[in-house]
Amino acid sequence: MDRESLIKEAKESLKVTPDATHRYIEARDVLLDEVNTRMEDHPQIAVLIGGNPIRMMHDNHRNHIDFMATVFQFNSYEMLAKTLPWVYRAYGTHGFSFDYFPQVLETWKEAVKKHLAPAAAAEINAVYDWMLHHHRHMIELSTVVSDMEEAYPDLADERGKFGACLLSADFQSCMKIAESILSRENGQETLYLGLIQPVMYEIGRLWEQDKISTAEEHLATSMVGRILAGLYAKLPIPPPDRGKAIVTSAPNEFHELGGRMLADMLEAAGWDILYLGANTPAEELIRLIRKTNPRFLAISLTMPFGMDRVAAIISTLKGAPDLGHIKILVGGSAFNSDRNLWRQIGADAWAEDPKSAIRQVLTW
Ligand code: B12
Repeated sequence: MDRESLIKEAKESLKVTPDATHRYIEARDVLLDEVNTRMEDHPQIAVLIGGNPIRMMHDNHRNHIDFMATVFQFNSYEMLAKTLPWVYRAYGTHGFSFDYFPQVLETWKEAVKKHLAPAAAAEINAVYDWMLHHHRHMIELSTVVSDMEEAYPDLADERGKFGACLLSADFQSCMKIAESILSRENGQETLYLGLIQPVMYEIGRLWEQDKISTAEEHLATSMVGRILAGLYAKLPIPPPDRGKAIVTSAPNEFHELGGRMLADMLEAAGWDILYLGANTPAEELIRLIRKTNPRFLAISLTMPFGMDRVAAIISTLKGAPDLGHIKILVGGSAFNSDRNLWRQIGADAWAEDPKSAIRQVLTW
């Protein structure tokens, strides 16, 4: 079965009511405990998780339940069908046996049956049955890694060199490549969207396929952070006469480069930006919004399991008489995998990248 047919089938055939979703979320901790304990006691557990530390399995279970809760809450079966092959690939290349997946999915089903009322359990387990039914397809699709999209094709060589220099910790060469691109016409946009973003996506793919370690991925990211900071200090910033705006990553969201690029590019387009970085707590964000009264708020979300937190921030702002006028823009890869999500959570707009974001905020 190909990817598109799988997505179509998932969208057409799966649905969970808000009541069943609520019960699943309410039982989160008990379900998680039950699945962790049962899987730890599995006689073949060491083989199933490929000798990895048990902590890695626990992380997967925690991410799984938070992700599934997001899928049910926002009825985003497109996101489910797009993400499952990634789960198989990422854990498979890191040593997990493909046999682990049917085992753990059956265990989730049993836990759901034990801890949820029968009607809710039946709805939730229909989705688990669908995943089990497509186990073979997930294995097949997990072997398909999409090629890097060739936007900015003339930068292919520089991307190759920059990526290699990042992984060999050659900061000076990376900086030279970045400076040379920045000095060209439309330099900032080309540097961010033509060099850094695709190279970071490639770094992610290499990690996903176990070709580089987590430490090497961290090294590459922190080098990019240093480069961006070094260049930021030299950027000509125009007078901020368009107004104030806040750019932040969502609570519990540790990916920050996307938001940072957006913040820098908005500044270059004349906005007065408060850039808050990763993992901003919701109450603190609301407090700062009240204090600074921005024209709009931009929230970056990469991991889909943070969607409910973004929805909660939007609902608080829209429901507050003194804050309801503030426009909310969302973006990041969690929104890129299902292009209807932003509407469902009540945002005013979504943009795929900073270029379209700038066009969007100019209409406000
Ligand atoms: C670096 C990195 C990390 C670093 C981040 C550090 C940092 N300082 O940012 C760390 C180590 C913290 C990390 C952690 C994790 N990561 Co990570 N990470 C990455 C990596 C390699 C690069 C991210 C990045 O900088 N991309 C470049 C930026 C520029 O791209 P971007 O974020 O998409 O932003 C662009 C647009 O989306 C848009 N945009 C972004 N935000 C916004 C906001 C608005 C308002 C708008 C309009 C636009 C917009 O504009 C940007 C420019 O065009 C990605 C690979 C990837 N594909 O992105 C994996 C990746 C995102 N991570 C992944 C995973 C699984 C994780 C972890 C769960 C790993 C783990 N087991 O712990 C955790 C989750 C932590 C958490 N709770 O957030 C997966 C996600 C897979 C999935 N299907 O969901 C990826 C895709 C890796 C992979 N290929 O498997 N990660």
